[in-house]
Amino acid sequence: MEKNDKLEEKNKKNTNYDASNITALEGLEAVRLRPGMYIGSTDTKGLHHLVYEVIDNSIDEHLAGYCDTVEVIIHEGDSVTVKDNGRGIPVGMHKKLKKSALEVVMTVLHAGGKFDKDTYKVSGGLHGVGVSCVNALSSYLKAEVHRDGQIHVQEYAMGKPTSGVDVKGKTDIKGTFVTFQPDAGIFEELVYSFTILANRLRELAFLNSGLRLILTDERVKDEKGNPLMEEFYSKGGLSEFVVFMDEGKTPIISNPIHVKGSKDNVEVEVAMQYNSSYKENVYSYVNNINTREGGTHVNGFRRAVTRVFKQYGDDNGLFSKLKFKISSEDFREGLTSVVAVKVPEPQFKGQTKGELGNSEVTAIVSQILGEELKHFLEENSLEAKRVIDKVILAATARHAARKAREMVQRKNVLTGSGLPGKLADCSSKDPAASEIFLVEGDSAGGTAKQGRDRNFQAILPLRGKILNVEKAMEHRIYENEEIKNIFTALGVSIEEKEGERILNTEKLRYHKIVIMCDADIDGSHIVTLILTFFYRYMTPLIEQGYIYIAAPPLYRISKGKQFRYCWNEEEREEAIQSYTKGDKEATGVKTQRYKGLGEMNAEQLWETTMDPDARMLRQVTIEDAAECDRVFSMLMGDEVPPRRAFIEANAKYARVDV
Ligand code: 0RA
Repeated sequence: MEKNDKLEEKNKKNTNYDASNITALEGLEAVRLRPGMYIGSTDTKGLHHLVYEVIDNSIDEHLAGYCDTVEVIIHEGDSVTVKDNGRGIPVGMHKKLKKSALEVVMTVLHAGGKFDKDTYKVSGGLHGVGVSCVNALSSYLKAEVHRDGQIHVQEYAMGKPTSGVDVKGKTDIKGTFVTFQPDAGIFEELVYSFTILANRLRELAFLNSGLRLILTDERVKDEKGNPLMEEFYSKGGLSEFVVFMDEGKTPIISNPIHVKGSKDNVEVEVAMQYNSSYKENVYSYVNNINTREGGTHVNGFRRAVTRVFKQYGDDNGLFSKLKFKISSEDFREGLTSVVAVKVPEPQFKGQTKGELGNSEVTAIVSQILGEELKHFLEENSLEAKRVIDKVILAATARHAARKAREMVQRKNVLTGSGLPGKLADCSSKDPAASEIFLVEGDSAGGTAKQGRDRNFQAILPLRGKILNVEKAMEHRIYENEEIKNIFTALGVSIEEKEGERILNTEKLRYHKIVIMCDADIDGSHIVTLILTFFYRYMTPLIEQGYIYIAAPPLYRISKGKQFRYCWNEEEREEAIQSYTKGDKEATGVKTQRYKGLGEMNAEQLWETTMDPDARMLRQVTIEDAAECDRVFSMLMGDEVPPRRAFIEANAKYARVDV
């Protein structure tokens, strides 16, 4: 019996060994069969993920102290090379698999990590699947390793080697160069975006201070034939990240508070700065991955901020004059922060796996940040006082805002339907089928009322420029007539739950909210103002895709009874051409330049801008909320120079892209 058991155990081990081998070998086939399981998707996101996956290995080399430069090159035809100056992937024989280690790293699933266990792989992409997955999903891949004075090269197709590991010459540098061509049979989207890669490399530069990241796009050349190139490097790391995020805002303390520490294998780094705005912005990362939904690290951060500042205020009698309770939210108004942790085995939760779940992390972050913050306050009493003053202001404003909000919402109940007098509502009561146009100016509003299809289109004229919400205090927002009208017309309200403000959209009356302004600089400024308002106070409506911008035409080109509307110069020239075919001169061709909505009559406004069958609407998305926020603050904030630079740089565009 005992003997049999042992034998069985041995057999089991054997079969297990074989089986695990087979799974490993079949692994890359599995990756090709179900790419989504390994890299999330095969759309543009997945395509870019391939690059991140390769870079992650280079960043691990940086973290281990062996690499200070990573280059990413987009080639013509959208193949990509990632070069680093790390140690180079080992090329010696892998004892068990009897193959070059390079081949193992490139062809065996999950073998991409380091062989030595002292350095855990921390940077791994969300999926952390390793470079072998990139190989599996590439029609062609070449790995070039500069190591021990020699250049070692191996090539692959769809993850399978098409050559040995060959020595191709001598070298006096060290590093790994990986070139890959994403498989057109796998990816729906094959074109790389410079902007997407640049944004990620910029973020990685801030998150890994001292690492130089260079992005080159050979598809785009200047007059001299030089490719487009951008370099990202940050000495100050997260401090500089916070300053970058807050460009255009007025800081409250002279430098961001920057804290680093580690405990139980968890590394914590936080940078934070208070600015004179009223919004909290937390950017959080785990192992270099953005955690959009926050998680235990962010909870730990908030806990420390509330605890330490509250204690400091209490100990110094700074809250003694306040007549109402201070809420944890008040400590975070105008606070921009980056919370980055490195966790050996991160657990991701939430709908998009964008939330850190490891419960031990909360206490670790809270403790490390708490101690450092305490020191900071003790040593910088002037700065501390300024922050506490802001906290008191926040609490006071919150108190006033609640009163103002309650007034607005109570008034709605008292006036029956509660709808604003200026609203020309539609007959449909089905939100999914209803649209509302927010129209700049009473006169354009009047034209829109005549031109609309009243069955499903409502019109709300807005007078002049609505309040500049970036600068205004929250309670002033609810006192603003135009903004009150927007709230009541849309049927949404702001509620307070456990100190957090939540937009209640249950009674939203329209699923298309269209901002319609003049197609000139003033109009685009008003679009920006209204969008700032939506971004700051009705974010869920943007996230749910309910906000649109109307695109009125710029020209009407006519000849006799024929006419065409044009939305840009190209179309205008085309139209003029089509009416002057054969003629030498453009006789009888009339160009009407629309400077504002007011120059169109009701019929023209309908057929160009409002008719669902003919119009163009631009849906407003929050592709990158951080960038969006930066642009808004720059345009609206206190600091003039960056705003002027931005406006000048974008002056050629009639409208502001969001
Ligand atoms: C395995 C072990 C070692 C380094 C690497 C992999 C490595 C992988 C990649 C992928 C891209 N760049 C890379 N650089 C290094 C450690 C090597 C040693 O101990 O010398």
